[in-house]
Amino acid sequence: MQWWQKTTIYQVYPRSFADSNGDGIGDLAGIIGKLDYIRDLGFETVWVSPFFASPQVDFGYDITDYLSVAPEYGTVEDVDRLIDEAHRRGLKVMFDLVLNHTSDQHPWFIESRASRDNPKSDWYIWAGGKGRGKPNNWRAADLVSSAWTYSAERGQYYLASFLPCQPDLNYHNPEVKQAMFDVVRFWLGKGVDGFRLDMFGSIMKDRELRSNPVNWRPRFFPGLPVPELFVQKYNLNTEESFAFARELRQVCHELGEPERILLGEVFGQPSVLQRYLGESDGLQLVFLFDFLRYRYDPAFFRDRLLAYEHDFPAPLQPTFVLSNHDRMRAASRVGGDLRKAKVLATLLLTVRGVPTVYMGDEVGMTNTPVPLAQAQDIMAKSFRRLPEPIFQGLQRAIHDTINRDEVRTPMHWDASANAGFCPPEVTPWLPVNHNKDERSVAVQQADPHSLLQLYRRLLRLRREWPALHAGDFELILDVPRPVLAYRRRSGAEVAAIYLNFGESLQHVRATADAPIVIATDERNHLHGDVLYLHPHSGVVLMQAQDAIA
Ligand code: TEU
Ligand code: CA
Repeated sequence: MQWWQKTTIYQVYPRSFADSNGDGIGDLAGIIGKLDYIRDLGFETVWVSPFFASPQVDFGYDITDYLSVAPEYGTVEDVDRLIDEAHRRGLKVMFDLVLNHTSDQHPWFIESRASRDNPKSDWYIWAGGKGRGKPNNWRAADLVSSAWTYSAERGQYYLASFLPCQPDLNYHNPEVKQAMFDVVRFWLGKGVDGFRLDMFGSIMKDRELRSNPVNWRPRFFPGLPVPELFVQKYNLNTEESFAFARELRQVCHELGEPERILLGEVFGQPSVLQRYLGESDGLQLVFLFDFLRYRYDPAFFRDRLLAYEHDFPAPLQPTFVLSNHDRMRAASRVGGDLRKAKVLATLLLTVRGVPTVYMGDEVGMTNTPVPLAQAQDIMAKSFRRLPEPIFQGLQRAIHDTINRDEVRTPMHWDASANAGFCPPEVTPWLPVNHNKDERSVAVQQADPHSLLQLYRRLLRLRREWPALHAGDFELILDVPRPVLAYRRRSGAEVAAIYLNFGESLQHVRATADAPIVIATDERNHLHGDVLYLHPHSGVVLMQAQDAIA
């Protein structure tokens, strides 16, 4: 089994994790200072969101130099130290690679935009011209505005699949592919263990820039308040993008073992996203964001888990995510209810596949209200003309987050003034949530029944039990409707997980000699072969193999 098939991934958003020099902005030295925490909590891989040179219009997802570090985060030497210090602790490190686009302030784009015949003129996707209208009907990140922006300097439109400040690179140009593969080689050469690939599903577009067909069954795209008006046939999840995944995997193999991994941020149906894995010669992992848009209902999870077993059969691994730096906090999706957060944590860390956890979810951090008028997030700014109540209504309607500042506020280390993120006398770049007292690392370290301690116990169990990190998956169906239950087997070892999503006590028939090794509610108990499951709680049982009928 490869290391990445059984790893657990902790996402760090560097701007909000730990500020080591008191400027109110998180930094690389701050992350290094918290590696012991991440290792002791039990995670095995750290994914760090971008820290490269950037004007910070999209807080690092708009890059002006892939080989240098934004000064507010530190230096390339700090990156070397981060990798070395992580490896010394047995941690793997993944960087966040934004291949699809650069900042519009990148020297490459400034040159490309200057004329139609300079050496970089074909490094981006230019088309059409003044008076001839947009080249096609492709939409940008908000699915409403056009993906094309007119440049008077060049007299043409350029493509920006996300936002105008992030022009898409043209990977049909071999020079672009070479330049970006050299960026990959540079960081691999420094020892990084892999990359999370930003907006990877947009990487290769139709050469002829054909318009997309109308979507006669509009559906909502994750995290956005409008339905997809067009089927993204020519600019999302194309055959050439699946092929690009295989080329990129080859680049990662140039350095041999240990394997360096690629985790794609991709959107679409799991059966389509599975195409990025190829014949195990493509990406190793792809996010499955439909899991993140869950209904707190066992039927939803039964359906998704069966779909993933079908589309990602072993040795393929589904990748699980409940929140990240773009989307509503996991605890906020369940109204801040820590009981429910414990049920979801138990699910996330005992299913078959690779779990990713966004920093702060382990202490139940929730969305922090940030007034739209003060939003720094460029996505939120595009909604600024809306009155606050309308905007909040929009976020509630989609049950997700549009103003991403709300999920990027400083990590809660302790109950001090700025939650231990930065010195008390400093103003952090975003406000600290008022619930930092009870939802912080220091407070929950001291409470054996806290969400944090549950994460620690689950991560340890997962690491120690082959059934949990290498076992198969099988639903247990003869349970009451509010209960989700499944088995994980590896060799003679069997783990059984029972999760009660309901408001009432459930009695479940389990195998008698299966001790409870983890309970999210200490009142849960076995009486004979009947398992008593309290509302919004779960258990992990170790079942002896021969006890299974
Ligand atoms: O986000 C891409 C993506 O998920 C968006 O299309 C998403 O739907 C939007 O953020 C609303 O939630 C990646 C990064 O995760 C994000 O932080 C960047 O802003 C974006 O790409 C552009 O690089
Ligand atoms: Ca700092």
